[in-house]
Amino acid sequence: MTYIAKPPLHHPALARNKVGYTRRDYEGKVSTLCAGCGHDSISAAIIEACWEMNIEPHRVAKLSGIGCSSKTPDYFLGASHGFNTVHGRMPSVLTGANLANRDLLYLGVSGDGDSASIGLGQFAHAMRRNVNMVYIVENNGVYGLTKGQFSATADKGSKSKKGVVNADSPVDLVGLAMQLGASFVARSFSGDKAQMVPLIKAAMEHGGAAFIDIISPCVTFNNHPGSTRSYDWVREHNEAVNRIDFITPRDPITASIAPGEVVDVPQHDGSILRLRKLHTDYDPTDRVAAMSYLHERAAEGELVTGLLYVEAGADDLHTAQHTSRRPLNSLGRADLCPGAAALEKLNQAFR
Ligand SMILES: Cc1ncc(C[n+]2csc(CCOP(=O)(O)OP(=O)(O)O)c2C)c(N)n1
Ligand code: SF4
Ligand SMILES: [Mg+2]
Repeated sequence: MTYIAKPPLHHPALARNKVGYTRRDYEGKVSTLCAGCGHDSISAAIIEACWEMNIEPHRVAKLSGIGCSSKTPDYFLGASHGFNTVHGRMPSVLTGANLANRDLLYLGVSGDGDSASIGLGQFAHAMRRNVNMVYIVENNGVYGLTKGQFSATADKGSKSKKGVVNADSPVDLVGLAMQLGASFVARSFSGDKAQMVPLIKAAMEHGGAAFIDIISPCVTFNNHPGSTRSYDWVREHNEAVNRIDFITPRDPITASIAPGEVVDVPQHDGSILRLRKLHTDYDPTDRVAAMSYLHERAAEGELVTGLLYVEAGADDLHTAQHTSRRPLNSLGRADLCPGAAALEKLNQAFR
């Protein structure tokens, strides 16, 4: 229903956040996705997180590939920068934009087809370079837009709507992200807004590649018995390892949970991820232990959700490449052409 425009005027009594915006200012166009699609719930969680984090919409750049999931940036943050890349190419376009202007908050939205099939190489390199971004995969196990073919994340043995059994092993993006060096890895479920919103907030504040795999059922092509990405299946097999509270540097830090069940993970900007452990033996700061826990639970048929791994204070791509602190678009002629003497000095350094 793209022809239905949302009314531009807001009720004057709507609550405003600290930067003066209402929640409606973080919305986008009317969604054209199927009613009940998990992707719409993720858009709602992004809107909520940005509003609560007092993010100015013009400070956000949202990039996506192709797919129902990649269409969603049209349905949130209508006043932000946006770019729809070719299928599977969001990570490289985002990396380029980020290198040119490091001052924006980069939000990459992709699908399981977009990131685990055609874009798998791009996904891998964004993770291993620790590009400072929030990378959300809206994972439904199918190519929704092209009418329900198995994607590379579909579980072996799961059934399509027409009863075809998937013979291929799945790509686990969460396990891959951890192995490749992402410094923030989480998994969530589009039916669990209470878990999604703090995870998205924490990912936005994290410096480095923050990957969130969100299981997001496709109600039209992958929500039947035999699917392992349906609402019923995920509700039955979801095993949350922790619940996070996200505390910005501006908020007073209050402890309301019994010690022993809580882990505080300070981020480099002073914010704190307060983890309420549901599984007391789970340690999200130990990459190897987190990976083996994931494998163990997967073998038991559980889908582990929550903040699975975090490395606070990790170096991102800019740190590794010693890039300019100032965004390239703010550099003037004098910075970019420092003259013959500077060129000579540089050439000497290579001799
Ligand atoms: C280069 C290229 N190859 C193939 C396609 C066809 N195509 C469009 S969307 C899509 C898959 C989308 O799946 P996913 O990323 O999981 O998104 P979903 O629709 O499930 O949210 C494919 C194969 C394309 N648009 N471009
Ligand atoms: S086809 Fe599936 S993924 Fe696409 S909008 Fe419909 S429910 Fe969502
Ligand atoms: Mg998909």
